[in-house]
Amino acid sequence: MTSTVFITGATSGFGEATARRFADAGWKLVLTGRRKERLDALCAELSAKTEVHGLVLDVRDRQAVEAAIASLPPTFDKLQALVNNAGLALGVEAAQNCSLDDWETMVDTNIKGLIYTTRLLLPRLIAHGRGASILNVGSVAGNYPYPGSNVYGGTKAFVGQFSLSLRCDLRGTGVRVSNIEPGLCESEFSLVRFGGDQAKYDATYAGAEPIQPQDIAETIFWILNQPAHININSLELMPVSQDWAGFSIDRSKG
Ligand code: NDP
Ligand code: 8X3
Repeated sequence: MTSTVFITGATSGFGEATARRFADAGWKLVLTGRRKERLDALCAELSAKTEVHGLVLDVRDRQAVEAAIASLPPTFDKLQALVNNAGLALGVEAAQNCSLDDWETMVDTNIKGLIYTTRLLLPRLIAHGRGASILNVGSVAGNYPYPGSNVYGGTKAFVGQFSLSLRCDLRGTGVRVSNIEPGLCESEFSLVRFGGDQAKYDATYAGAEPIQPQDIAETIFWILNQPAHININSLELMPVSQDWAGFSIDRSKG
């Protein structure tokens, strides 16, 4: 039986690259995103390789997610893997200067959207049993603070802890749970974060040889194709150019 993977946020970046990687390997795909034109174009392209079903939806909209999943054609009933990838960061301002609307959007997308798809698809993953997987896309920002990571980092810390807790609850079902925690990767992520500012986007990646979406897709493909008795709990990756700054100290009292 052909395996099926459900990927949220497939209209760009990691999600799109991951869809291509799994299509190349012949997996059936359920792909989601808000931008219909992009989703339609990707589904049309990949349908030359495999069966693809697109769901135009906003993961923040619980009813829309429920309706979309309920509408899946029977041929996509059996699910082997869920890639919870849809997410975003908005801004790098200090907390005291941040927009509460931006904070809410990050919580609604990165936390609430992720728990909606997880909870709604769990019965299908459990029905698959041994060899099924949930792959959550966390971030190094969930492990280490940096100025301006505030709520974004908090949402990704949630993803890490939720992933670990899920593993406990899924004991005996055969369903695996993994959290990948990438560092600097080149994608529209930074255009979104900087409100479309191309100069800030360029400065983010200049000279850094960042990770590319295809690298992340390979990592996800590797994790989801491990033997069924192995669970990759978490996998943190950075470009070689990135490491940790020292502790910072306010010296204004001197
Ligand atoms: P992109 O901006 O390229 O892709 C984000 C994807 O998420 C898009 O397909 C977008 O689709 C989708 N998305 C965003 N909001 C929603 C929503 N409300 N409903 C449905 N889909 C949504 O960024 P990346 O590929 O880089 O990011 C993917 C994930 O990786 C995110 O969770 C991000 O936090 C994480 N990450 C990124 C890193 C990086 O440096 N790039 C590093 C570590 C983690 P659409 O707009 O069409 O809805
Ligand atoms: C994205 C990576 O370092 O910009 O999650 O927070 S970082």
